[in-house]
Amino acid sequence: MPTPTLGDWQQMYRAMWRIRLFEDQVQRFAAAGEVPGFPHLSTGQEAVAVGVCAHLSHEDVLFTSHRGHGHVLAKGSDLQATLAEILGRQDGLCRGRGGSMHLVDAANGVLGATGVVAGNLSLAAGAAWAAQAQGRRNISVAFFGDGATGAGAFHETLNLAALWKLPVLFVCENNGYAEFTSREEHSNVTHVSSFAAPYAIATKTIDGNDLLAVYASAAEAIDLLRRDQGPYLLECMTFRLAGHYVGDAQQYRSKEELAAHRDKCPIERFKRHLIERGVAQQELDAIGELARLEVQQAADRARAAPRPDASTVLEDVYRSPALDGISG
Ligand SMILES: Cc1ncc(C[n+]2csc(CCOP(=O)(O)OP(=O)(O)O)c2C)c(N)n1
Ligand SMILES: [Mg+2]
Repeated sequence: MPTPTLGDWQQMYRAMWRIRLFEDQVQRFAAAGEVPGFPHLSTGQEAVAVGVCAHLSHEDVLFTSHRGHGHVLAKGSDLQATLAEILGRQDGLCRGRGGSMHLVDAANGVLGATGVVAGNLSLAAGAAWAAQAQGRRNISVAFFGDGATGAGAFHETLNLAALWKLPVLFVCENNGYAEFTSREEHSNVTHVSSFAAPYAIATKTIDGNDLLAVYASAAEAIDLLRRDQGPYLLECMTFRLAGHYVGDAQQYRSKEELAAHRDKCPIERFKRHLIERGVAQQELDAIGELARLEVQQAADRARAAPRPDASTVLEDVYRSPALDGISG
């Protein structure tokens, strides 16, 4: 893996801002009643998405959870089409049929978000198994939360992935909460990486708010996968600065806790690093401004796009041409 140039790091800084500002925009749209369902924002968790996805090629496939906007953008899906999908518009990634929790962009290797906690894990292993069986070199990445580790599917998937040496990278964003319940309240297992040893899976727990650490650890893990030494479980300790979903009053955590974590913002932290490396403040401001304009333009266009025509509702439900008649 070549060492990133300063320019590469600046691109990653921009990618984190794009996600942060995208989520702020979704928050505003949701507050205005323009988003069907409940969007779950990844604000504060941007370094995980960017640090992992920086290593993925177009052919590598990605599976994410209910909190997946950042992963999809970091993988390279179009900003406007992603936002249009969240708004339920015709030119969204899934023609407005999926929405925030069901983003799919197969052409970009995004094989899906899911509202079913842990539901993406076995699918990611399946895609890795298909790649292995067909002799393709691509890997499969699954992003999931700490809460998903309580599900049987997590353990079933780890077991088979290890047994069959599948090229799948399990990336846990351990943000310390599952909905409104802290990790201490729902599990005696503090670190998700503890689950790897019984299955003989390589693992590491890292500071998920440190882009440099995520980038370096993801590089190590993915290198193993590409050399058929997979799977790998990467636990990224992070924190969601937003509520569980837009509208969550967050009465289960204190203002002090939130303030302490705001100080650990991954974007501010990486900004300090770039300044130490000699990048001028104005240059960084310009990168942030560019991201702001990009998101603003995508938001204006996505909002102006038409909703799908009701008569097309049954299109794309069935794959079989024999059933085309049903969708008329
Ligand atoms: C199978 C299943 N059980 C329960 C839920 C309800 N639910 C939605 S999000 C969530 C918590 C998930 O926590 P975690 O995996 O840590 O992800 P985070 O929201 O922290 O990113 C739960 C229990 C669900 N969507 N699916
Ligand atoms: Mg969580």
